[in-house]
Amino acid sequence: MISRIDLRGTAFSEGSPGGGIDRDLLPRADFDVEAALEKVRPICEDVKHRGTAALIHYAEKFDGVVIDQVRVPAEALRRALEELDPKVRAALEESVRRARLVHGEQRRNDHTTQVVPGGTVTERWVPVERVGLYVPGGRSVYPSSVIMNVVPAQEAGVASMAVASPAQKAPFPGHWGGGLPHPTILAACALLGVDEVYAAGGATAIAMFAYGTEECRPATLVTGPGNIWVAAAKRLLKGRIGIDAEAGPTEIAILADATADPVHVAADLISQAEHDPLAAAVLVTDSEELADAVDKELETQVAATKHVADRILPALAGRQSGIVLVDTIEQGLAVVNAYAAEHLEIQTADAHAVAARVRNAGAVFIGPYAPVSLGDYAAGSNHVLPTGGCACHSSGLSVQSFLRGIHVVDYTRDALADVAHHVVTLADAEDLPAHGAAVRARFEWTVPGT
Ligand code: HSO
Ligand code: ZN
Repeated sequence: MISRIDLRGTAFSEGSPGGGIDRDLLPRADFDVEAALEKVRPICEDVKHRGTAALIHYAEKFDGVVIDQVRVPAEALRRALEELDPKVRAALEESVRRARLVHGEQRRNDHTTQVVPGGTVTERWVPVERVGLYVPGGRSVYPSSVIMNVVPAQEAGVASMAVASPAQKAPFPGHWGGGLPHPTILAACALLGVDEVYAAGGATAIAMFAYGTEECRPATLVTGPGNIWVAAAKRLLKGRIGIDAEAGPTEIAILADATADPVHVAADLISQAEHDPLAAAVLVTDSEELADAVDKELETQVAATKHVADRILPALAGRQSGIVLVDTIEQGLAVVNAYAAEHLEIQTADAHAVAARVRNAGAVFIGPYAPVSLGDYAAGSNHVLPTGGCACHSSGLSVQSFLRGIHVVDYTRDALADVAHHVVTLADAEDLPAHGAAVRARFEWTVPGT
């Protein structure tokens, strides 16, 4: 059910980008955001011009739900929390508690550097003014993603935030809540004290945050995972609004040797394949015995789980998944560094030492007791992570994602006088004499030291 890619005997070189492994040899999903752009463009334009009316129109067209309002009433948020299963509430609360512990310590302190006597530069960290947090609600409904977006934004000190998630048909037969985001999403918002929530999905939600509507003030930044339409809308509207990343389908890579337990490895591969038919599950191993045992385990475990035909089987059988055989764990490290997985598990002897040499991954999970599912819900880490190889240059969501560092320059007359001739020289070298003149004007046109 999962293909094999045999890289044994393939040359690789430690130190070159991607460890000398050709990324094209590695499995990866086709996630063509570019192709989605043209479909998304008129939808975003429509939201820009018609606001709420357009959002109502697309809720019916795309989500099959007739709604008459986009903003979720306070009463619905209160009721969703009141009716939340106490066990789910306790689990969400523990998840929030751990996420706060970790994200609360991420906040950077302002720092002042004394460059010269009388001359300082301070880096001041300032939260963005208003964020729009997108929480998917199509194939699956993830209240955990509310936590992963809201907690770092709150810990960063963002003053104004709004959540958007698609309108649902009545989620449970005979239950209230039709036309609103899923009640567990609403309950998670209420639990976190977020009172501004909108029933808007996919590209339309991103456009709502970018342009604003009669009901929703435009945001300065939008974050959160989503499908290809969300990614395309983010690419289209980036610049008008800040974005975190264009999240693609979930990925798990596991670097494992003969000491790994095939039961754990198979379970973890399946756990992420469960998200989406395009989800990627990749095992990199130097042990053919482990590969065979995982193959067998996959057969057994897949048969015993849910979401098999619609997600897990297509995900495991897709070109984005596979078992990659390597000669050594050393070569395996080069492979996983080239792959740059969203989630990377290290299940080898001396897993800490191997993990310390990982350069590219959204998050690393060390040893037999740190499955990705732990990170998805309750490790304290964030689960909004870079996909599609973007872990080479980007990080997952954190407090930092919601802050900007402002350089504050503070120089006295003497401190400026001291360096003025260098500024004038560089301005002349760049043929920008007005730059130099701005300094000279402060010294009656005679630059000290020239
Ligand atoms: N693994 C997903 C996040 C998630 N898992 C939400 C369960 N719920 C992407 O990191
Ligand atoms: Zn997950």
